[in-house]
Amino acid sequence: MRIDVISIFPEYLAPLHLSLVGKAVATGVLDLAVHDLRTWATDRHRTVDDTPFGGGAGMVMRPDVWGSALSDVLAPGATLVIPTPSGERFTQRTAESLAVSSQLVFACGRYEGIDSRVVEQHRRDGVDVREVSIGDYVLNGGEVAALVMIEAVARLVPGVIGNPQSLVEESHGAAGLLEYPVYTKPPTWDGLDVPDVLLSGHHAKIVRWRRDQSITRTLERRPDMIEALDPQSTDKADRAL
Ligand code: 6GU
Repeated sequence: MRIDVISIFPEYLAPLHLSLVGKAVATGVLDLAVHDLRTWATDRHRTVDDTPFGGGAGMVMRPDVWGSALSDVLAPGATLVIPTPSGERFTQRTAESLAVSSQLVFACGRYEGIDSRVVEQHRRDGVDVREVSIGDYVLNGGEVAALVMIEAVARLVPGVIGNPQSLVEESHGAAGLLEYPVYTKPPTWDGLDVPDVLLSGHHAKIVRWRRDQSITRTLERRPDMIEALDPQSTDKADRAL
């Protein structure tokens, strides 16, 4: 997969060179480039923004500068991702749908956002454009949101994660439940014991205990996820909880 990020603060994307994503780039599983939007500004001040038509606070990013940048960076078949607090909510399902694209281009806006004609033009020209928000709060720009989305997507790309089994049993995975609590050695630490069942070697009991923990945890923390469960995916022991 090819990932391009365009920003006026390319240094903000430095974490992409670390950890799992950094390793995937180093080994060639991911092809990543971060671009400075000002490269495409044409005046001697490298201006990328201007005042909003209709008045109001703040500045809006110019469509001509973004247009030049995107026409240089977008390849055929690309998905254009625009991080914005007014976008659709980014979820694990969004990550899964983005993970199958051949190229993701993240257009990181600052100030009051990007002139709306940039989205309009690309949709008109048949580009898959996704305006996406990572949650109900406001960030100063799209860079941190792009980092979040790239990490969530990259770990779904084959070859990025060492053991793909770790993708199966996790929160927001196929079960539609939060992950159960996990423990490792030592079996007793500071007066706190690992639950006996996990030391029992009784595999079926462990599976049942973990599922019960997932369900009680989800009931407590995310009742909305219980509401959204497919009744077909629950068993008799689940419904007793
Ligand atoms: Cl994607 N961008 C900005 N600027 N703020 C946000 C966001 C995105 N998602 C939540 N808040």
